Amino acid sequence: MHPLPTMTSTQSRSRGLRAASVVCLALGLTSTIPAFGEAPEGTKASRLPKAATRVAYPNLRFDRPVALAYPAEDPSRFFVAEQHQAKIWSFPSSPRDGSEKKLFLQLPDPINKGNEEGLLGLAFHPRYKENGQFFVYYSANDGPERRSVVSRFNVSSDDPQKADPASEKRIWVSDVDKWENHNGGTILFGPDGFLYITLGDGGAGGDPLSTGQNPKDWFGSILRIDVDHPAPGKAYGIPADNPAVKSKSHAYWAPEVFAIGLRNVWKFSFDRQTGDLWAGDVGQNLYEMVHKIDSGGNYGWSIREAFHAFEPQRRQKADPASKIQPPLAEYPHTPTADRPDSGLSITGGYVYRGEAIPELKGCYVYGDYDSGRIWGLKYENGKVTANGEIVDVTPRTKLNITSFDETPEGELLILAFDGRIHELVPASD
Ligand SMILES: [Ca+2]
Ligand SMILES: [Ca+2]
Repeated sequence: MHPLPTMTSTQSRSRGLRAASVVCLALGLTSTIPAFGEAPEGTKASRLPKAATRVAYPNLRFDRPVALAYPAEDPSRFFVAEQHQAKIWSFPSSPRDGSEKKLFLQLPDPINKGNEEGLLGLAFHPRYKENGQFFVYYSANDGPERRSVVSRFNVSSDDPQKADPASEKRIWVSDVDKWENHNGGTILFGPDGFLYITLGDGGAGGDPLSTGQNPKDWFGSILRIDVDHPAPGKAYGIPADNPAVKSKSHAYWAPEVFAIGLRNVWKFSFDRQTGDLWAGDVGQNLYEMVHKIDSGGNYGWSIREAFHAFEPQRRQKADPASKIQPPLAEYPHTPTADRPDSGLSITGGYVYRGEAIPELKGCYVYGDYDSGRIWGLKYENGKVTANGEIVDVTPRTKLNITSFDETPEGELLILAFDGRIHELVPASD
């Protein structure tokens, strides 16, 4: 499905740590690649509580739901985006046993419907109540050239439960994207009021265009734009503290680029308490990874895959603006005795700030689309102090997790390809 890694011939290549380090030295990369460090053990979860999943809205079903959002000022209705139907539905957020849902928007333009394509992102303007604006990210089907689009729509002037399909304004359009995979797709407003966009490295496998370390193109990045103060002749502005604007060392970066070295961040989120940006980055053939993303940061793709060398010999050099930051955590595709908790495609989640599972407060919760496993990661004083599975997933309860979403109370909802909205609850429930 969506961010499923592309299996290529790289699968069979040796990635021994020692061999990779030698290659780095040979290329003179040591100044920009710090020591690899140790990947934290992933299964020690003694300080983490056990949780479970259950269906949150038993009478609602959706077709390939991939994003849930709602206006911050009015969470009385939630909105769910269907990937290939290109529809956004709204429904009352409570009570949970309702069956009413209303079609808010059918995207007016045709979309591409590859496995990782479609209507992928939805974000309401922080002042939606005032301006009626919301934003979508989708894979446009405009002709032979493939592109991703962020469009602004307005709510209908005479029906608050319907969008106005004629109001579409494309505010950001990607460069030509040769491949149908690795399109990222999440858009979110940060606590700073700017719109963040993740678009993946373009696709195929192994970063054939070397977009990951190229900060002048948008691919392989998270972007940050100002939709409220467009520059002359443009549909958006560049925040004054974006890396290329504020930092001399990043002056050659594309102005929109916030962070680089990311392969395919399918989901990212902001910690509602700290404002930190957390991302799940889908790896190539061996590892999935969790990053905490800083402005101007470089997360290593495609020199590295998680804590490991990927293709250092193919790259001329790492982007010199900032040192490569390793992930906070990784997990393998292939289970081992030490790491049975594997998966194939990470779905980044949220730092839990709810009340239902008190021991989980402050932990970053993330999952895997393929294995359905769900982990919690505790990050304290700059260190990962716990990281492990928090749900005992069985074949009966396994979900193909496409998205974690946060309720106004900070509880976590989970979208899955069984078409349902689930929730994270204490294991004893
Ligand atoms: Ca692509
Ligand atoms: Ca790039």
